[in-house]
Parts: sequence; structure tokens; C-alpha cells
Amino acid sequence: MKKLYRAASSVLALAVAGIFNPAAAADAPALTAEQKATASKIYFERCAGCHGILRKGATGKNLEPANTLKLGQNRLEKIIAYGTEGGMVNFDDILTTDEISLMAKYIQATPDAPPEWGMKEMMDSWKLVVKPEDRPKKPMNKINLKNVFSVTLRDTGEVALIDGDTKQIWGIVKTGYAVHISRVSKSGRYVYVIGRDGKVDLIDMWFEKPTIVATLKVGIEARSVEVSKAKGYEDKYAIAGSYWPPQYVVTEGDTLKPLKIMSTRGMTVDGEYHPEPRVASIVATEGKPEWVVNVKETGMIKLVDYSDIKNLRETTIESAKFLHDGGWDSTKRYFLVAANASDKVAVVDTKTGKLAALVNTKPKPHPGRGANFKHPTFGPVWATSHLGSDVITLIGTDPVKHPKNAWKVVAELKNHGSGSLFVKTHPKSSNLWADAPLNPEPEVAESVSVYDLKNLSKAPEVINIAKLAGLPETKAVKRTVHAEYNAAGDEVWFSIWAGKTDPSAIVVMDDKTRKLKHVIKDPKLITPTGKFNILNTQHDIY
Ligand code: DHE
Repeated sequence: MKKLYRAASSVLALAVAGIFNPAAAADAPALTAEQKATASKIYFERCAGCHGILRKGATGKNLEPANTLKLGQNRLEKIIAYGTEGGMVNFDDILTTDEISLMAKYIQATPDAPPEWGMKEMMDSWKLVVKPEDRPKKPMNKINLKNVFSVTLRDTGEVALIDGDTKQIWGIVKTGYAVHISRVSKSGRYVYVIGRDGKVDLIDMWFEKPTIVATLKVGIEARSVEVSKAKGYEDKYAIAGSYWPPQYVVTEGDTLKPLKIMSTRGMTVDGEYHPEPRVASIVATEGKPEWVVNVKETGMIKLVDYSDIKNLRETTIESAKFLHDGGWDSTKRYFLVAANASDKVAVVDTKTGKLAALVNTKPKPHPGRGANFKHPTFGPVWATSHLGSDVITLIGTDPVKHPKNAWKVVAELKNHGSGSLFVKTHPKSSNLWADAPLNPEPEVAESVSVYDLKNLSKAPEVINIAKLAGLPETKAVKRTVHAEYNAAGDEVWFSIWAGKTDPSAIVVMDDKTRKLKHVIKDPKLITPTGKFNILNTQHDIY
């Protein structure tokens, strides 16, 4: 009786939370337990990032049964296979026909909420592989660590550390699934990587080979990790944000021991409760002990003061939905973050702790960390590319000397297509590079635009980077993704992101001549995506 009551009350709780809808569940196509397990694995690996674990939608559409049942099996299969104009990518080159049919059925059923992940689960997952006192006291290798690139090998659950001077793979470490980003400790010694499955790995570069010295699982799904950078706090703390459960955790910097977990559940900027406000980008302010934590679904930006972890202070700034990725302006006072469902960029003034502006842009800005340079007419600007539009937006960032241009769109440069994810330049360069890996046209997805920063009225040069790699023809599109400069700022590296069973590569371009300099090929280089140069990441140079 007690059991029945408990089951009924938890169903009621889920129904109230909008998670369980008995009517919708009854109409969904039936799945065996085995099919459901396969589908939920695929959903987690391929869909949850855009549509949310609870399928409430963010970058992607809401996929709750109320919507998916209306579309029906055939239409859903077509959308999954061929994508949509609205930015949904095609999966016909990633999933089999049977898998596409299975996923169409799966998303018509009620989503399951995964378990919570609190201090007990984190402590159980925590592994201090090498204690700080047992680590080298000085670098035990001759590698120029400043010019190492930490490269995500997405589908193998690994990170390759590549020596930027010799272009040789220095070491490959096993990490969580599909590492999303790498961030570097203030000292430049440690690399922190975070897998989609919430596993954080701490890599020490002072050993002869890159070595994992600690790991911690911070949740079930995650995308962001950052270090403490303020004076007196160098390498002291790390912070990791989770998609599920919606929370962030502060850990010791050199061991990853979890110290404090903070939930991000709460009200959106519209005053509605959201059960899954995921943690998107996090950056560390240099001038004070503070992190900027961007909460996707609520549209709230949290300034987290880490000077007193026990009595943690959060300043909550209202901006717009749904916050995603962003970067500093050139002075590192202002943080600019894409609110991609509102077609806006939010600007936070970390000196005053207030919102400086909400800038309207073309659809779905997606900057990565963006790019800073001095525009010949408008002064210092920050650039973002767009998922939903074929422009690169330039926003003025100098309210003192160029007040008329500050926090305004001063120019839109024509990109070679929409579906762009990242732009990049370097203080020593006069080029701006933009990719378009999610464009449905293979030729566009394989190419990049290069703009001359001294003459922005000139059309960009469009270069098919994937072709330069000289890889064999395969069914999968060879998406060219994520530009990253070397430490000297005279080379630009691009990942050629092909299928899991296809050969991939990294193409190194000479920044000055815009000609091919080197192609890194290796059978172990499978699905490379993000690349993070140690010096540039350590000092937020972009
Ligand atoms: Fe990313 C940054 C989330 C898909 C490669 N990505 C980020 C950040 C977030 C995020 C929140 C900012 C982290 C920070 O700065 O602290 N990304 C998501 C998603 O939710 C989304 C849309 C879907 C998903 O399932 O993950 C998504 N991202 C992708 C990809 O498909 C990419 C292209 C390939 C991959 O490896 O998965 C990809 N995201 C990246 C990269 C960065 C990133 C390379 C870091 C950019 C930088 O220069 O800092």
C-alpha cells in the first residue's frame, strides 16, 4: 500500500513538473527495454546537448510528446535524416536507417529524468591518481609547453596533446566521452578537460608524457570547466558546470576534490520556474576572485565570488535566453555571451557587476570565445559568427574612446554561409578566420572565410581547407571546424572533422600567406574537433 502510494505520488510530482504526461505516453509507439536503452544512449550522445535531457528545447526545438506526437513517425524520421532550414543538422551520415526510425519513436515517448548527482556520488567518483606531493618538482620533458595544443578526439573519448613546434603527437590520454573543452591553469602546467559525460580529467604536463593526475565525475552531462585566475588564487580552485543535474561544483585546483555544489534550478528571466537550467560557458575574471557562470535556460548570468567558498556569494544578473558561449573583450573587463534563442549578445561589466548591454544581432550568434581586433573606423570590436545567418557581427567594445559605437553592431561581414560556429584572430595577425561546419552544403561546411582586417571592404577569401588535407573520398562530410592560433600567432590550425570510421586530419595554415603549411595525419587522430593552444588559452588570447 505504502509502495503504491509512493509510486502514485511520484508520478503526480512528475506530472506537476511537466515531466510525465500519461496521455502522451499512452499514444507513443511501444519500445522494448533494449530498444529504449539503445535510443537513450544515442539521445544522450547526439541530441541532449541541443534539445535538453528533459527535451524542453534550447538550441534545438522542444521535443516533448505534445509536439512530437503531432509530427508523427514519418515526418520525424525525415527531420532526423535530412535536418531542417532552422539549423537542425542531418543525421543520415551518422545514424543508420533503423537508428533514425528508433529515435523517431523514442522522442514520442515521455522523457525519463536521470538521477541527481550530489556530493556522495561525486566523492565516490573522485580519483586522486597522483598526489600533488608525488608529482614532478620541475618539467621532466623538453617540450615547449606554451605551444602544445590540447585536441579533442571527439568520438574516441580521448585528448591528443600535440607539440605545436614539431607537429608530432606528444601523447594521447583517455578521458570522458567527447571532451568538449580544454582550459589551462594560470601557471600553464595543468590542462583541465571535461567530457560530455561529466568526467573532468586533470592532465599534468610536467611528466615525461602528459599524465592524468586526478579525475572527478561532476554530473551526467556537462560542457564547461574553468580555473581560478585571480592573484593569490592561481591553480587553487577549479569549477565545472553541468547540464544534468543543472548545477556547478567548485573543486580543489590540483586534486579536483569537490568542495561545494550549487544548483542552478530556478526562475527564468520571464519569471517562470525551469527544472533544467543548464550551465553553459564559464570564465575566470583575472582582476578579482570571480567566475562568470552563464545559465542557459534561465538567461541569468551568475558572478560567483570564490574568495570564501563556505559563504559563497553569487550576484545574479538578468540577461536573455538561452545563454551559450562567449568571450572577453580586449581589456578583459567585459564578457560578451551569446543568448542564441533571443538573437542577442549580452555584455557583462565585471568591474561594476552589472549588465552593460543587450545587443540585438542576426539569428543565433555563436562566437566560441569570439575575436578581438581594432577596426580601422570603429575602434576596438569583438566579433561573433552565427549559426542561423551568413554574417559575422562586429560589436564596438570601447565605451571610453568610442562611446557612440560601444555595445552596438557596427558592421556585418558576409560569411560564405550560415552554420558557422567559430571565429578567430590573434593580436599579432591581420586576418580573421570564420568556419561554417554546420552548413548543409558540403562545399560550404568544408571551407572557411578569411577577412583582411586592414581592408574589411574587400570580400573575404574563401578557402576549402578540407580539400587541402588530401583525405580519401568518403560518405561523411569533412567539416572544417574551430580555428586556433599557435603561441607565436603566425599559424592557424583547423580540424577536419570526418566520420568516426573515416580518416581525419588537422590542417595548419600559414597565417600571413594563407597557404597550406602542414597537414597532421595519424590513424589515431579520430574526429578531432576543439583545439586549445596552451599559451592562448592560459591568457585568454583571442
Ligand atoms: Fe560546443 C564551446 C555547448 C555542440 C565544439 N559548447 C561550448 C560551450 C558550451 C557548448 C556551453 C562553452 C564552454 C565554455 O566556454 O565554458 N556545444 C554545446 C552544446 O550544447 C551543443 C550545441 C550540443 C552538444 O550536444 O554538445 C554543442 N560543440 C558542439 C559540437 O557539435 C562541436 C562543434 C564539436 C564537439 O566536439 O562536440 C562543439 N563547443 C565546441 C568547442 C568549444 C565549444 C570547440 C570551445 C570553443 C572555444 O574556442 O572556446
